[in-house]
Amino acid sequence: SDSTASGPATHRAVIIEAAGDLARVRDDVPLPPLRDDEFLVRTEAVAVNPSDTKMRGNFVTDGGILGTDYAGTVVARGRLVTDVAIGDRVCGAQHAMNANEPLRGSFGEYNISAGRIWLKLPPSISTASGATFGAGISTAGIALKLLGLPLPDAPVEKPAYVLVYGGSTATATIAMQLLRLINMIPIATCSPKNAEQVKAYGAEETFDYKQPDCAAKIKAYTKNNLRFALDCITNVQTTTFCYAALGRAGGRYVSLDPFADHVAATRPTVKTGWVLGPSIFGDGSTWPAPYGRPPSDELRAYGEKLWTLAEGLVADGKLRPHPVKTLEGGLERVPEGMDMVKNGQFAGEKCVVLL
Ligand code: CO7
Repeated sequence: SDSTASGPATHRAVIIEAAGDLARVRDDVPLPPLRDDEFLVRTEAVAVNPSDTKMRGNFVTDGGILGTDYAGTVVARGRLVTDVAIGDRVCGAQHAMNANEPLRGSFGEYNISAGRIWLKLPPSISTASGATFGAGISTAGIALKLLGLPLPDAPVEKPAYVLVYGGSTATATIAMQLLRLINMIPIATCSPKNAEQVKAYGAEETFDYKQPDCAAKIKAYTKNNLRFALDCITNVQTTTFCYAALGRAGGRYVSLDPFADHVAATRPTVKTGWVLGPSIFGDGSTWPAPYGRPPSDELRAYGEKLWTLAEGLVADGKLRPHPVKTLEGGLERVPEGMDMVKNGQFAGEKCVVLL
C-alpha cells in the first residue's frame, strides 16, 4: 500500500531569505509531512510568473519557498486520496509566500497538492506546457467571477463582447478560451505581430492599442455597448483605455492588480474588481495590504469547481496552454529565469524551467 508513503524530510528548493531579499537554491529545505488528504508530486517542470518576481520586501516570509506553478508525477498519496494514482502526471498551483505555510511554494524538487487546485494531465499535454496552467487557470477563473460571468458548465444565453486588454499575455490566452466556452465574444488589444495568435486563442477581432484612436475604434465596433473589460496589463493608461472603450451604459472592469482609483471614479456606472490569484485556495492571504484577505469558503468551492471543469476541458482539447520557452538545468536556473521574465525576455511565452 502507498498509504503511509511520504517524501524525504528535506529537498532542494528556491527560497527567499528576508535579510538578503535574494532568491537562492538550498539543498536542505524541509518538506512538510504528507497529510491523509494530500498527494506528493516529484516536480519535473515549474513556470515562472511575473508575480514570482514581485515576492520581495514585506511579501516575504523568511525562508519561504517561492513559486506558484508546477507539473510532475505523483509519487505518494495519503490514505484518503482516491482521485489520483502513483505515476499520474499532474499540474497545479501553490499558495506561495503564505505566512501560515511558507514551505508550500512550487519551486522545489517536490510539491504537495493544494486543495483541488490541480489537474491530471492528459497524454496530449507535455509536462512543460502543463506547468503553465496553475496561475493562468486560477487568474482567468477569478476574473470570470469578478466580471459576473459563469463557468463553462453554464454558458450565457445571450453572447456579448468582452474586451481583453493585453490579448497576448498568459492570462489572456486562457481567459479568451474560457470566454468562448461560456458563449461570450472576446475582442482583444495586441500588437499587429501577435494578432493571428491572439485570434487563435479565441479573439474575434484584435485592435492595435498603439494607434491613437484605438479605444474609439473598439467603441464603434461594439456599437457603444461594450459592458465587460478584462485588463491583463493594469496601469493608468490601460485602465483609462478600458474605461474609454466601455459603452454608454457602463459595465464591469476587472484588472489583475489594484487599479487607479482616480480613473475608476470618472464612471460610477462601471463596477470594478481586481484579481488576487492566491485567493483561489479559499484560505485567505497573508500578503501585505491591499493583498491581504480573510479565508473564504465560497472561493474555495469556486476554485474546486473551476479546476474540476478545467481538467475535463484540457483532456478534451478545449483548453490549450500558453506557448512555452524552456530553460533546462533544474532549479538553479529559476533565479535567472525570474530576471529574464522581469526584463521582458519571455514576452508572449511562459518561462518554464525543467528539473
Ligand atoms: O495567480 C496567481 C496565483 C494563483 C494560485 S499569482 C498571479 C500570477 N499572474 C501573473 O504573475 C501575471 C500577472 N500579470 C502581470 O504581471 C502583467 O500583467 C504582465 C504585463 C507582466 C503580463 O505578464 P505575462 O507574462 O502574461 O505577459 P508577457 O510578459 O508575456 O507579455 C505579453 C504581452 C507583450 O508581448 C505585449 O504584447 P503586444 O501584443 O502588445 O506586443 O503583453 C503586452 N504588453 C503590454 N501591452 C500594453 C506587455 N506590457 C504591456 C503594456 N501595455 N505596458
